Amino acid sequence: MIQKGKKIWMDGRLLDWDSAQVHVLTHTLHYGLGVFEGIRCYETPRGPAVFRLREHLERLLRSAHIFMLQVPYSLQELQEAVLQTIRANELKECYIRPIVFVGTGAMGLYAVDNPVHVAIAVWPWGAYLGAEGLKKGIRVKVSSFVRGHPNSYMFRAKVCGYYVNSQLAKREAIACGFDEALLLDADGFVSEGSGENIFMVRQGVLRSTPLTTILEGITRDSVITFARDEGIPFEEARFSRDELYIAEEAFFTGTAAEIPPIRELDGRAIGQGCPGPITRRLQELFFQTVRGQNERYGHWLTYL
Ligand code: PY5
Repeated sequence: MIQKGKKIWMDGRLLDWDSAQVHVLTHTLHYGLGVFEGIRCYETPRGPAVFRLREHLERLLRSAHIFMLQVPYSLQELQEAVLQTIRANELKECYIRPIVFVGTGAMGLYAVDNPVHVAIAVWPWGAYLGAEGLKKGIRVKVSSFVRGHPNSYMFRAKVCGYYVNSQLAKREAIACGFDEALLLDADGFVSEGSGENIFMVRQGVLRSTPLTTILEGITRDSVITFARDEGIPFEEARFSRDELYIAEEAFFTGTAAEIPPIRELDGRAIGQGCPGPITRRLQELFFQTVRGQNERYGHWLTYL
């Protein structure tokens, strides 16, 4: 359960937490066409700062564009709304959830005249896959559920309905005693976690999946930037599950999950079965950056 906050921003106004409600015939609730973001605000020596706010909101607007949803707010207005919502909730650290959804009106699938709503909620959210998992690594299972075909799902967009597939995978992984699921694509190559991108290290080379059936993750982009700046060789290439079984290191990236090392996949230890040196270095750079302790990436922070 998340901790209840004070205010939620909805369609241009800050409402009391309990008043931020929608009608049961809200179109998105029935058919899943809505787009959203997950952003984090961290405490820094100069006060709370939002990590890569602009990039997240740009992706939100791109998601809406792909699905032809007319968002009635500009990037600047959304940026201001996020900051206003965090201030109103008086939180130093939080997760930020903007959502664009289709309201009431037509109940058929062609609902282009229904109003498009925007809401922004924030809440304190610790390590999504557990503090222990972030430190020592998590246990992952290749899912029996497959990521959709790019002609069925457009993965440049972060769409509510896609997370039905993710939840099937997540529930299966947990029912089998694992922490997280890894989905393969329709060709059998590694795609991504239920809510995370994946990286592996093989023969000293850091590798991530191409952007074919995955969300274009902002944490993923940050990690690639760190790797380039650190001189860690990086390539984008598809790989199969057995390459992960024999990888030296592997980890997930995501806003909610941050950078959890993967210590086991399908019962096989990855590397030494504990976080490897490249994973630990990238984690360190990430946490220094989001906590305002690395000037080099200071431009990624928006202070309240
Ligand atoms: N892939 C999927 C399917 C995701 O849902 C996410 C983010 C990512 C990758 C990583 O993207 P980014 O690094 O830009 O966050 N998932 C959301 C998050 O806020 C929702 C998780 C429940 O992390």
